[in-house]
Amino acid sequence: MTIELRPLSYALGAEVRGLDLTNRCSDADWRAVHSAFLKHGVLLFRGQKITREQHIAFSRRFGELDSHESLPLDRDRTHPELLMVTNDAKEDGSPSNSRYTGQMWHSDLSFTLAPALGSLLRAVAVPPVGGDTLFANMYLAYETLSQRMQGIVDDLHGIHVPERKNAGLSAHWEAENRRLNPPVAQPVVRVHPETDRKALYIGEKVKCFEGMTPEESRPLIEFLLRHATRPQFVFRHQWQADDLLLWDNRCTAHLALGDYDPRHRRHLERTTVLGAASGHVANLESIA
Ligand SMILES: O=C(O)CCC(=O)C(=O)O
Repeated sequence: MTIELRPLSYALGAEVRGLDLTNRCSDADWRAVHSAFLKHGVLLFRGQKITREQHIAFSRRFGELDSHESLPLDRDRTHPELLMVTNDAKEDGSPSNSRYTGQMWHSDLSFTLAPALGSLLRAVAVPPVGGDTLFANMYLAYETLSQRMQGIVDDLHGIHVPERKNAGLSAHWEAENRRLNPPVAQPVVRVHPETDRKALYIGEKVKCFEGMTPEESRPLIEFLLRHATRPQFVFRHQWQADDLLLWDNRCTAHLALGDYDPRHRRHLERTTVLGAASGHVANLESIA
């Protein structure tokens, strides 16, 4: 089968047409998908009526999958490779823990020592309008900084915490989340291991730079975030049911907008491809 690519925005993203993921992707198609992944950062496969097992099997073509030990509350009980991003109420009727997942600019698992290589998010049910996701091209974000600013950020580490917006977790789970995920320092600029390009690695989970106080760090964090997420560098995805969206966490950041009526169902399932080891447990004194 010959696949076709259709760019989704100036900055990043392409739709892959001509692939039915209910069948095993041939090696030739997979090589084409992989090279498009490296080139476009985000790939969209529409109309994929795949099972959970097919979702997991296709994801494994990209590498080892995370079993989501860092986010135990959100993973599926029988498939630890699947993370639920859902507003479906829990069995006891209480609200889902993951209904606000992703509502901060971030790159997946940046707060761990094995940040994600890629993520594959499958839309099972989406609201009739809204519930969009934004993606920013972090190569462009780095490359459009002045040389002097590039020199400054090249030398910094950002301290990432496993914080979530409006999570509404119990005190017990908040404490458990902090215990499982102590703050981690990651380079603010990372070299993509497959393209050799430098990308900015910054998001709203960065609380300060290593060796600097939060007050000293905040203006630069805010500037970098504003710069990286300017509209010219962003693609906005409007979901349809049976979309499978794949993104490269090493050169993109994303944000779930939460722009939908919560009375409508929004249920997505994600696999996470493990990336190379990166960062170190942060020196806590630097965020005191
Ligand atoms: O729900 C979304 O649109 C994105 C979810 C997200 O940010 C994630 O899975 O990391």
